[in-house]
Order: sequence, then structure tokens, then C-alpha cells
Amino acid sequence: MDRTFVMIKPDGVQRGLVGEIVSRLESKGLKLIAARFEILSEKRINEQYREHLKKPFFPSLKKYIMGGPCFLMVWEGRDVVSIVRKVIGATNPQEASPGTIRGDFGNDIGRNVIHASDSHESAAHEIAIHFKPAELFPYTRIDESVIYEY
Ligand code: D4T
Repeated sequence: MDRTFVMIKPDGVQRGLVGEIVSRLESKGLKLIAARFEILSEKRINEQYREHLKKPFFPSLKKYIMGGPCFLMVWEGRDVVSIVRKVIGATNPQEASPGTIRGDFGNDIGRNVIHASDSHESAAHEIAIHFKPAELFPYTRIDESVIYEY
């Protein structure tokens, strides 16, 4: 089983989309193994978005992420990193396909509802930024034998 980090951003929380988003990922057959509400510190945002520190949009991105609670999650499943990226859709909601989370709920690239790790390496890094190992709770889903062929 692979793991990925997923974060519902403050706009998603304030718009009441937490339940809808968790439901979509659960219905897909993915397994939620950790979750927490938190207003992220500047230090953790800088670590999370380290490749964007020098980008012109970074100051407004940081202000937006720090502007309210985020819902932080770790999801587990086979190929979960690429599956979740497909479920959330393109970074710019105007380019995200209908049926994806950003395609259905987003309008503006600066308010794109949700984040998910884009590689196994970034997933490992981001999970370690936000969660201690003891905060992860792996378990077996009762329907695993019918979700996967092998
Ligand atoms: P996140 O990291 O939020 O899941 O987004 P992506 O992985 O899909 O996209 P990203 O790293 O390229 O962008 C990070 C974050 O910055 C915001 N952003 C991005 C922005 O406000 N203006 C911009 O021009 C870009 C490129 C949106 C997502």
C-alpha cells in the first residue's frame, strides 16, 4: 500500500466541502489513515511549498493558506499518489475536468480547494512535515478483497 498527503485548503473548509471530499476519496476505495484540523504555521507552509518560495504568487499563497484552518489527511491505497492527483484534477480549476474536485468546486487557481502530493518522494516528505508516525492509523478495510483483483 502506498501513502499520500492530502490537504483541504481554507476555502474548501469554509465552503463546507470536507465531507464531500472525504466521501469521494472513500468511495473510490482509498483508506483514510490520519486526519486533523489545523491552522498551519509559516514554517510548515514554507516546508510544504519549498519549491515555490521564490515564485511571485508565493506571498499570496501563504496568506491564503494561513487564513483559516486546513484539513490535513493521509490516505493509503495502491498507486494512491497518482489516483488522488487524478481525482483532484488540474491545478487551475478552469482547466480541471468536470468530475474532478477542482473541476466541480473550484474557479480560481489561487483558491483551488485542495492539495495532494505529486510524487512518492513529495508524499513521504509532506507526510513527515505534518504527521508524527504515531498519528497514522493503518487498518484493513472490510471491502479490500472486492476493491482489488489481487
Ligand atoms: P498544490 O500544491 O496546491 O496541490 O497545487 P499543485 O501541486 O497542483 O500545483 P503547484 O504546486 O504548481 O502550485 C502550488 C499552489 O500554488 C497556487 N498557485 C500556483 C497560484 O496561486 N498561482 C499560480 O500561478 C500557480 C502556478 C496553487 C497551487
